Amino acid sequence: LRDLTFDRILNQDTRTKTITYLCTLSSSAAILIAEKTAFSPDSSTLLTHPLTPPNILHHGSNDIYHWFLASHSAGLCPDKDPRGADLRFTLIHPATETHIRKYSAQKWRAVVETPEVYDKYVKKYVEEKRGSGRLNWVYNILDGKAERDRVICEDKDEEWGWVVLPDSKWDRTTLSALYTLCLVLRRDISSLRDLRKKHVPWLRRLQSSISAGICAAYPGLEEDQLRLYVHYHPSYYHLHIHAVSLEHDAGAGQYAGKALLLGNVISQLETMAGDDEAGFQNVDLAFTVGEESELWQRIF
Ligand code: M7G
Repeated sequence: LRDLTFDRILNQDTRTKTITYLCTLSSSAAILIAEKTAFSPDSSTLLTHPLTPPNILHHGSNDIYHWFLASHSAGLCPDKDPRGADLRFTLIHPATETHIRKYSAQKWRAVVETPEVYDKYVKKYVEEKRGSGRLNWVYNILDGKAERDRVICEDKDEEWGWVVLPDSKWDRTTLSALYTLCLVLRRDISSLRDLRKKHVPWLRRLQSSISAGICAAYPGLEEDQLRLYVHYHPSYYHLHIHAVSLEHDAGAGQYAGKALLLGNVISQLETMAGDDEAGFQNVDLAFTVGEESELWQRIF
């Protein structure tokens, strides 16, 4: 290994944390794949090792969510250069039962939610979740109480406005892993289910403005290099759009059964039969749910 000379990076995968180099060894080409190793399943190491790096930087907080960057090597300081961090922590405290369920390993089920099931059972569940303080972090952003300094672009119109900012999953540094979030300002749309034909012109404007706003803020990124999608079901019932670099593999959050491309949502609404009030309240929606989720256990 020590005799390798590095020529160039062939590829990098932000999700698997893998980097592939083209190198030369004894006058011929060699490929070196470097991968961050898995955490040890030995709980004592897991508990002590990641929590004792010499350098830890508080990278932000919103409500019960806190983010940190950390580096193990004493020479690196995430405070000065976030790219030097080799660990990123998300701390949720105090965590609710819903959080514990969401982050637990579980099996998955494919289900279909009819309009009748939504009206009879799911609507009540969604209202309960909206009222339980789970949206505090969203309202903190909309009210300018948190993450204000991170806003990438916004439209302040009370009815049709929105704000785009880095998703908490993103380190805010690695462009190929760019993950941003667009929150709409109006608070009466819980999810895709509440979208109607009358929202189409707004959604079209939103789609082009957020892409343009993000690309203006991050030169090097072009509008057709972004994936815009919504989740059904989302974890948080306030309409938001995920805007993510096409280079970034966001895993299960981008699977069919969870993510719907915004462009397809808009054209489905547009071509739906009926007047302006027709919309996703009238259609069957198929998706996947975890067996630990309340949706699965209480409803499906
Ligand atoms: P979702 O579709 O409701 O749920 O997306 P998911 O977590 O199953 O994808 C909510 C998005 O908001 C996720 O991408 C989260 O990473 C992001 N997010 C969650 N919180 C608590 C925060 C926060 O406090 N700040 C920011 N900027 N993003 C957050």
